[in-house]
Amino acid sequence: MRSTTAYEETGVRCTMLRGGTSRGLFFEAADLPADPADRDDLLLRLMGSPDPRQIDGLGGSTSLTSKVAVISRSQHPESDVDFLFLQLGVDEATVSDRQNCGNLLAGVGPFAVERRLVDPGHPETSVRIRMVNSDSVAIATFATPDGRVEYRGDVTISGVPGKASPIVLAFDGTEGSVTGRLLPTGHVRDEIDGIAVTCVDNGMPVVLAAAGSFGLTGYESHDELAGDSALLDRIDTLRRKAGQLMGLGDTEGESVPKTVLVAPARDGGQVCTRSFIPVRPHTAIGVLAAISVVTGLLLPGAVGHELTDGWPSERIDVEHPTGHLLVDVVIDREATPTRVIRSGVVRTARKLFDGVAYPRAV
Ligand code: NQM
Repeated sequence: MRSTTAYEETGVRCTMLRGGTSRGLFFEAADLPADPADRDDLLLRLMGSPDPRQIDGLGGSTSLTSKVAVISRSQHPESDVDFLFLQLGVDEATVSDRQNCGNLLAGVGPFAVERRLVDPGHPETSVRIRMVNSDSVAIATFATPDGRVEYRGDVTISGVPGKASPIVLAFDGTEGSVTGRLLPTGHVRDEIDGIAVTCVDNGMPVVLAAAGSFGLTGYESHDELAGDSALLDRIDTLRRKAGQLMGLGDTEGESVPKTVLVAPARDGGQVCTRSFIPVRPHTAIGVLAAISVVTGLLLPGAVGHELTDGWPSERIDVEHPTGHLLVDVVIDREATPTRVIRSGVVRTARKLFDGVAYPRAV
């Protein structure tokens, strides 16, 4: 086994992919140190964290571009590969496995085919991915003509320039991904410091509130929200109190729960959102966060449930600061407690480089 300093000379095999509106470093688990502390130390040195500019590493100075996917063949009969998602801090030396990432997930199937961890089909391949962070399964289906991943295509996703081949992600068993329950507080609605919230976890623990309850319209730009430090403090206070109610303990400095403010749609969609991950505003919205938001809104009594009047049964259009995200969520309203039947989304991905990455010296 290599010592962690040996990687400075040998480097480590790495592929960088954009997955949805995120970008990350993809590794085979066998290429990284087995000890999680050594692995995390190496990843931070590869990414260039902690440093707000990540000038000495491969990160892109935001949380959406400081992500890592660790992939291995699955030992579970119901899945082909295991995907461990790690969120690295930018200006802090943190590595968290507490949440999933439905965006980076879009790169996992293509990576598994590129590295021949799964046998490709023709003209498409479906890969069953066990999301280790939440012990749930996603099925990714994408084009593989003649067994080769086709990244080029004609699908556009908001927040990414150009067009690419669609990657269809279908989720199973995402209820209670981190908290163990779809409604982690045991209620469809709670009140925290006079603000009505719905805490929901269908793939991502999310605190839902009306934008109006913060004196906002919900149509503010990303930069307006990012510049309002009093607002960001209030969001952090709210999500930390919600985290306690959700059984997550003290979530100071943790990546979950996220907060999402909702308002009536104004651009042809079904709902307008402004998300905070967990305190800085998102330029778009996370995939599993959007699925959790739509799931929460569909529950009678939830904050914003009135916005679901007249919604179509599929392809719910979630507006966010840079466009739209279409998600499918089907719930069984007859079941007690409410059960999620299925959820899904369409993303794209692109291989950016494949090679050897070298960490900063210890
Ligand atoms: O919610 C950002 C993203 C995410 C997570 C974050 C995500 C998801 O946009 O599934 O994708 O929540 O920090 O990539």
